[in-house]
Amino acid sequence: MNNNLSIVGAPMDLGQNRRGVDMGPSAIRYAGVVERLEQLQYDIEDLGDVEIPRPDRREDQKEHLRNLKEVAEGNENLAKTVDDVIQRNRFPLVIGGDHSIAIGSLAGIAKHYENLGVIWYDAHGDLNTGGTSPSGNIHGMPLAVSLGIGHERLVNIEGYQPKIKPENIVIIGARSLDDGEKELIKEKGIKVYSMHEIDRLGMTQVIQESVEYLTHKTDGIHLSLDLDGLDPQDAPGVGTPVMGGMSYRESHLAMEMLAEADIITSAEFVEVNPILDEKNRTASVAVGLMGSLFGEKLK
Ligand code: 5AB
Ligand code: MN
Ligand code: MN
Ligand code: MN
Repeated sequence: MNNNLSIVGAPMDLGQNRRGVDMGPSAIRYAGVVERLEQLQYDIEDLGDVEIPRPDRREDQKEHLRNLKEVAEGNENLAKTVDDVIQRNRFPLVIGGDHSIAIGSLAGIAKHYENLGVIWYDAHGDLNTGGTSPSGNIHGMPLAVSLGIGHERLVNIEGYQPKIKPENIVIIGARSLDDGEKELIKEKGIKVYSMHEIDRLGMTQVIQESVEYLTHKTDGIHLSLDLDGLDPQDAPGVGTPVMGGMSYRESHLAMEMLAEADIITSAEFVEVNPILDEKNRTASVAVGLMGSLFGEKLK
């Protein structure tokens, strides 16, 4: 693992319609992310937050893409910051913010790899487009956008597309997929471990298989962890909770196994909403998971 970590906050809440998730980066910092990772002897730099435009409430919400212009601009800023972090040979750790920020993270990261792998730890597939989305919320679209599927303003950020290939993706924890997302998964042959497979195989085998599936064909792996992948009992402070999720312990096991495999080259932790949380528990869970991902058990 790269010993130099750069924390980038992305206080984005325009990819969905519940206020408060823009305070996620503050909540995660308050939960002690810098101190936690410094204990593991990393060289940490906290770059603060990238600029996210204010919403233009007068604009019509065209094509079922709420706040399209502002989400695109915020992600352009994030992509540039993340790109610069990698150019300086540091590991980007992005803290959100709603999941639409994966569009910018991946735009800044993927250009540095021939075959970037992605582990999408989430209750949802985030594979909608303006056409298939039931909500018009862009936080339900970032994985599709990164595959080059979606509005041209989003898919072309940083001037190239697609950012990733379908065969380099593993979705873990899915339990709420829309019809259009299911179709896309089938059509593209995207690997999905739903809760059914996690229950049947156990998290150990799911991570072993995922690591095996991705490592031989990728030259870097981005972890995109949506806190709603966890069960709402363990991570209540999220905007789109879905019952029957991965437990706190399963999630730690997953992070520890990824740390052991030493394959993750960038990461983001998203969807922490302190307004919906109970005493900053979800932010604390996020920081705990980062501790495991960055090798707490190995040191
Ligand atoms: B999240 C839903 N599929 O598109 C949609 O939290 C939910 O980033 C999206 O995973 C949830 O609106 C997006 C119904
Ligand atoms: Mn989700
Ligand atoms: Mn998500
Ligand atoms: Mn969510």
